[in-house]
Amino acid sequence: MRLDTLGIDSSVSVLFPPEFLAEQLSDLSIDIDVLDESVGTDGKDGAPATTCDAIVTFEHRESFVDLDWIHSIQAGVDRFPQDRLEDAGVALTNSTGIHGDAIGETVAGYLLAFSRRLHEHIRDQERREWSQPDWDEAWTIAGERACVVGLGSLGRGVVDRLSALGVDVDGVRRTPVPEPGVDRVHTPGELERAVADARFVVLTVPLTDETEGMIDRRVFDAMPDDAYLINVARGGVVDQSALVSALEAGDIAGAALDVFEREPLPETSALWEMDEVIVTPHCAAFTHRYGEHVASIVRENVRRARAGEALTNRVL
Ligand code: NDP
Ligand code: 7N6
Repeated sequence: MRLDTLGIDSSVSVLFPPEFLAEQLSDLSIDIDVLDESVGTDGKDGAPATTCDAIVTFEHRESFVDLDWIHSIQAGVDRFPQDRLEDAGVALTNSTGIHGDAIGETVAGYLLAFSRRLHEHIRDQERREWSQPDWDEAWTIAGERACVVGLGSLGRGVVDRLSALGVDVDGVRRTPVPEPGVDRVHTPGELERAVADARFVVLTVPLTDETEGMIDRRVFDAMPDDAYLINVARGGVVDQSALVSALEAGDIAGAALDVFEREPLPETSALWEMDEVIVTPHCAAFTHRYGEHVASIVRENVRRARAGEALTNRVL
């Protein structure tokens, strides 16, 4: 692979300034080109004109199909046209492995908000309203069961936090191999059984043909009616209208959602107004160290590419 110039697409600014990543990688003997849309485009999908060999990016742009290597600063690669990139022989790497701590802490936060009723108190505070919960409203998560659907990098971060808080954990993954800290590992075909005694169902799977819409009405029917859905994966994994119906009918107790079928979540969505729904704007993995973590993957892959070794985190 030719690797003289590495581009940094301006879209990375969703998570950190492009210049920050350029600075982090400045010790590499490689030209770094921060692509600034204000300097003009090459007419393909609005992408800045570039002569780089590889790109670090959040968005996909049409002009990237001509490059040797694309590094996605996300773990999810659902925004990239994988078939076309494969046909064009473009290497695609992702950023799986860097999100476990942030996602694990965010998920722990959602669970504690629901059990300790923190989301209600925050609402009350905005209205200067002193309102103690009823005697049977607050609860503790210790001894409750969670089912973590997806036991990869995110799943691991979630399992560690929930176990530390005394939550019993089951899991679902494709390969039925045991996972430390997980009592029972189920396969996707056993999903309804897996969620049947879970107080929390936590989604940490990629969006693929197999996972699209996997959390549907049948799964909501199988969940206990005091259970909460937590989605930090992708909106498309959940049938969102079935979710709204399940919440309205009281088939489940609530949900914490970081990702949605459409983002930003449209103002008209019923989810905004539901008392037992926490909406976060696809930020469950945000941390001020995100750029640093991406830099370490990119640095390792520049080294590997130069040494003729296989790239880490390679998807295509
Ligand atoms: P990993 O590849 O490390 O883990 C994926 C896990 O999902 C694996 O355990 C895998 O099973 C499991 N899985 C895959 N397909 C299925 C299926 N059909 N049924 C059940 N389990 C399945 O990925 P990450 O943990 O790094 O990331 C997962 C996804 O989370 C990303 O693709 C992205 O979409 C999303 N994400 C969201 C973030 C956010 O900001 N909210 C942040 C980061 C990621 P097996 O172990 O058998 O291979
Ligand atoms: C981007 C968060 C991922 O797949 O969606 C996440 O890594 C990153 C706002």
